[in-house]
Amino acid sequence: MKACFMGLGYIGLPTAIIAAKHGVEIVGVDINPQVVEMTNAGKLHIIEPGMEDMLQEVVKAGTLHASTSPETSDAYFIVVPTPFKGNHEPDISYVESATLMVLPFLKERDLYVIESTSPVGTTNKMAELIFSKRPELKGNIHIAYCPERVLPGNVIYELIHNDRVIGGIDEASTRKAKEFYARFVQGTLHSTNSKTAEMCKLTENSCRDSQIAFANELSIICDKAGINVWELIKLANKHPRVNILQPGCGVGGHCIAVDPYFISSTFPKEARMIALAREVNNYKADWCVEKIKNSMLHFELEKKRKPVVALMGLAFKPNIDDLRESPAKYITSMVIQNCTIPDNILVVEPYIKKHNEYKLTDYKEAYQKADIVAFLTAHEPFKSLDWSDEKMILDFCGVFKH
Ligand code: SAJ
Repeated sequence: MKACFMGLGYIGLPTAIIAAKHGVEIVGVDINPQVVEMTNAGKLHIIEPGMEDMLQEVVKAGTLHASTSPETSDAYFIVVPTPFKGNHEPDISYVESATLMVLPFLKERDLYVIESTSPVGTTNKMAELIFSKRPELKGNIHIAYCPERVLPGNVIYELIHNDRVIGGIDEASTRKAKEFYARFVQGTLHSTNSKTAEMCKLTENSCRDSQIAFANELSIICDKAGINVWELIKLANKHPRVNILQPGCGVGGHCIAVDPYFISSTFPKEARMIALAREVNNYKADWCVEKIKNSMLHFELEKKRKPVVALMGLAFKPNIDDLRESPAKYITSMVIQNCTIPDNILVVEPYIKKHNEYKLTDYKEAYQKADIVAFLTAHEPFKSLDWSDEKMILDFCGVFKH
């Protein structure tokens, strides 16, 4: 069995490596020659714990190699980005171009799977594209959609143990795709059609976005009402059928802050709550900026000098070094933009050594020096700091909730 993975990013590369570990011969294709070079040298170009050792193993064993162009295989996986174009419209042009690249290699009985997060109907669109250029393949190849649902930082475990949803354009396609994933997935493989599988991925992340929006809205209400939101949520969650998530300074990363737009742009009239949840979560970051700016103003009026401000955390979620679409980074940039003495702003991110834009300060030193401390990411080391009544503490993400 030989499989061609189109796209060696955060999902394509780990999946290719795991499949190679399970006896599939892999060619990993990326348009970026640097990624290809690094992969062939056994160097991981993404951040994922434990993955580099596995890459070296499969490269050494000769079961995985990378290239800038596809090779004849038995199965083809499209794992390329689906970014936005214009006003949050999904752009499927990378999926299209990866499909056109594999088109000349497709033969009867092959498997073609899209894993990229895609708007509903994309798999059928790609099937039409394939059959329009290669009509002899109609009814003779298997086409399916199978989204991933791994959590960054825990990819190796989740790629193997998570359940997966697999939707073919017909039942034979679903069966064939399930046979492939059964080689390395220990979770249950659930069969459906391609449209439901596409919508399922978008639904999962939109559901989480809406639930976080509820928590974020509560935090804004509680701030106004003088109620500790962390205590409130803890108490409300004692109800057997209530499970409220945690508020933060917004929603970041490449998935949850993005996927709901794939629904709302396709169904603008119907997706009212889904679109509103996006607005609430985006607004939360601006609300935090305003809170910090107001605290700075109050301090200056009261103490007749400018405050030293510690901004704790740049990553988009706790205990990782990933800054993609990070609300903490956005808040930091907005606060610095508004400050007349930028040196008074101490930027902290314990999970990275150096940043090309910001001078980083050790978290203990920043905490000790600051008059105002804003916790933007609930990194574990921050929890060892002691609460200080002498400082103005803006705990946006519940570092001191216990
Ligand atoms: N967040 C909160 N409050 C919470 C939980 C999270 O504010 O109670 C924030 C985080 O701080 C972060 C954002 O939400 O800014 C997203 O973090 P996350 O840990 O919820 O999710 P991601 O983006 O790392 O991964 C998500 C996962 N999806 C779901 O949990 C439904 C993952 O399983 C998906 O595979 C991934 O998106 C993806 O690739 O789609």
